[in-house]
Amino acid sequence: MSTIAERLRTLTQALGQRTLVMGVLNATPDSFYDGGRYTALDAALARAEQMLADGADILDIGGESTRPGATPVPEAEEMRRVVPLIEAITARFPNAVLSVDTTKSRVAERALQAGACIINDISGATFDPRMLAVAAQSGAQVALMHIQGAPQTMQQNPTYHDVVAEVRDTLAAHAQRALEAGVPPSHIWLDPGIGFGKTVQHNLELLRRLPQLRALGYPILIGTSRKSFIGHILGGLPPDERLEGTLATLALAVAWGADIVRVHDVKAAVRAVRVADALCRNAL
Ligand code: HH2
Repeated sequence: MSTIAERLRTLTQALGQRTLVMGVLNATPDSFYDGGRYTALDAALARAEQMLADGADILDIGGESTRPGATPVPEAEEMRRVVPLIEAITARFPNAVLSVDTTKSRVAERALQAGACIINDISGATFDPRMLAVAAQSGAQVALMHIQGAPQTMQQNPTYHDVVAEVRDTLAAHAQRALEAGVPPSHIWLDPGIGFGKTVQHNLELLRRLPQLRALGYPILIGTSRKSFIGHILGGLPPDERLEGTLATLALAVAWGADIVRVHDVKAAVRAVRVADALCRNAL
């Protein structure tokens, strides 16, 4: 198996030249869109193969839903869901770049040993104090996301004085803690956490003012895929009717400074961001 540094190299070279597409693969029974579809290893492997063929730069493997109100998953169960899957994808597709969507340092550690090279932590490494040490020691890339509260309660009454300033300051603090733990600056990505303790207006404001978050100097990862604010804008459309709305957010997120997009629909997203890249990055 290649080293984490080798697996990250291609990604780092492409970053900024074109938008990276991270395909979502949830081995959960309860995720808001793909829950229950990929809990069997065969189905998950077929999905991984499809997303890679569709042009995914990264596959983001999750074993715990973080949708509003989701029940936390015990560590052993989360490991059971993600570690064998990461091993299997790595064995079948040795060049695939895998990320683990977890807030638990021991799950991250095992996932990295199994073949992942990115830790995607929706808590910004605040739920588990060991997470940044694991990132620093392993040399993994780490995506640090903003969340207000915790998934179980975050949508009850999200409140900010100035959502962009508060998210920016929290993300700056996350990056600072990562640097202090020994994570090199080039290994840090930041994410405003669309839908994580935010109203529809908060999400729109964060996207619109993305350049202010980009000004922190780190690549920005954005996860709008099929989220409820899109359904809300479109008069209450359910998740499986939110693809076109998602593509609109991707194009604008690229224009406003996003470098990595986390999506369920890789083929459509790759096409959308290639066109956005041609327009915004002069990347033909
Ligand atoms: N959104 C979800 C999960 N992980 N990670 C980052 N960095 N950014 C995001 O916006 C983000 C994320 C939620 O989406 P999904 O995985 O499809 O749903 P669920 O949490 O129900 O599994």
